[in-house]
Amino acid sequence: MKLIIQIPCYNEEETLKITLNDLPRQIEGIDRIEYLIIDDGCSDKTREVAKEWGVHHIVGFQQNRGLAKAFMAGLDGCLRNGADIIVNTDADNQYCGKDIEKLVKPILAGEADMVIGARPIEETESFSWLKKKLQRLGSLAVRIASGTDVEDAPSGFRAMTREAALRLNVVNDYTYTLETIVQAGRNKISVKSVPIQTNPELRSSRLFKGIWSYVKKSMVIILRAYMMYEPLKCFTYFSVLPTLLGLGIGVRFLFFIAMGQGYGHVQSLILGCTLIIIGFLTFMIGLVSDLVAGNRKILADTQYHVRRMEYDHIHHSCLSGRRDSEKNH
Ligand SMILES: Nc1nc2c(ncn2[C@@H]2O[C@H](COP(=O)(O)OP(=O)(O)O)[C@@H](O)[C@H]2O)c(=O)[nH]1
Ligand SMILES: [Mg+2]
Repeated sequence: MKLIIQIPCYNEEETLKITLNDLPRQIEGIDRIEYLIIDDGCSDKTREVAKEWGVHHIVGFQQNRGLAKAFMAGLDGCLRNGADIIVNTDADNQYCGKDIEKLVKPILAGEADMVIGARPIEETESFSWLKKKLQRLGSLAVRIASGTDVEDAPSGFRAMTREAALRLNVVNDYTYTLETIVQAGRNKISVKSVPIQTNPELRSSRLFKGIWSYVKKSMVIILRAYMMYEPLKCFTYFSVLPTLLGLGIGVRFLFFIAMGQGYGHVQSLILGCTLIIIGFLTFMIGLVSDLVAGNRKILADTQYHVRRMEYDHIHHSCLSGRRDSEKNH
């Protein structure tokens, strides 16, 4: 059983070494632990720090492409290198290395495919009152959208099996945290939360730039991820209000007609009809989106099988290469 711990980094030369030193060297039930760094176009010495420390794998981009893309590049690197379990943690030493064991345990016991570390948010001194409330609200929205019971959705401290990683995709550019949970829940990947501790803050968050941009981005990500899986439900909800309003106005108009006063109410007849048409068209868009979602499911399945073939092939050729070189020695 091989575990690869991946750390997304954007200019983390100051805190990376502290984080790496805190990582576990061995865990019961795991034969080998390797470490992977994602260099997201760092302009400082992050890469050198990682190399000097002895990190096994470094992947990344020349230019900064954001945490979501970096996370996916990390998963790719871990899968290529034959990880059976992948753990993601942050480079600012926010999470305690010793807690990685808690993340991995439910996976080893076959109880979950994805495990999310739930931070003690209420006790975190560096979080403002508003940030605490927003984190809670965000987690609630993700619970509803994903149908899971994750406690701390924006947590970057998580473990997943190779199977779960093969099925994940991130389409937004901001963060992987919320979307991957919605996907996992909707794809029936079992998700579990475990309580973990956090370390005192070494630097302020780079992702949380302002309350409103955070709320806006998170809302769009959650809604979009949910709509990808339940488009018909979403558009039916959207169509209910205009349809009911239109019907109400229509009934009112018929009532006036019955009373012999229809002539003065042509405007409301037009408004009623327009609202009913809007409601009907919204529902029709839902039907079309549902058909498109059917195609997406087939594509996601194809992608899963292609990934499996590709990664298993790479892994097997690496193993046979290693065996050959051992024989020659
Ligand atoms: N790849 C990549 N990682 C980033 C970026 N911004 C932040 N990170 C990483 O994401 C993790 C969490 O970032 P942080 O600023 O601590 O945000 P927090 O989760 O709100 O505390 C750290 O490992 C950062 O290095 C970015 O633009 N690209
Ligand atoms: Mg942080």
